[in-house]
Amino acid sequence: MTRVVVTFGTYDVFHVGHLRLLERAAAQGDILIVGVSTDALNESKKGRAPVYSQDQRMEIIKALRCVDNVFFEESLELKRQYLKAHKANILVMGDDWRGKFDEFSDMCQVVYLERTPAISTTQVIEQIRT
Ligand code: C2G
Repeated sequence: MTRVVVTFGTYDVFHVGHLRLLERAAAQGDILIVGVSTDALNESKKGRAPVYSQDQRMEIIKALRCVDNVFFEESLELKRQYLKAHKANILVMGDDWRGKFDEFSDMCQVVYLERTPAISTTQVIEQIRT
């Protein structure tokens, strides 16, 4: 049976931390489907617009060898619907979300993977700015 992995993220100013997370997510199953946060969701979540638009962020994610399919994540409240629609067997999230998605373990396996230390979009933006 094909094991479908689903993960979510903004992936703004794409960096190696994002790549490693996606590669490790893909290795958990056979197919990796990525929910890319919309600009509107990001603004409401982080209080600022992403540097790259949702279309560009999605284009980058879709082009990765480890990614099979993409969709837009429009709301944090719709996780269950997204997981169902994409027939997820495994939900993968970075461990900054540890425990936050355990409620979905009734419908799929929930796995939190360690983040890559010392790199983040915020840090890249700050480094360029200074
Ligand atoms: N990540 C990582 N290592 C880093 C930075 C990020 O492993 N140094 C991972 C995050 O844990 C996440 C993914 O890369 O799994 C995407 O990171 P973000 O774009 O910051 O995603 P986030 O804002 O956490 O969006 O529905 C939940 C959200 O959409 C998740």
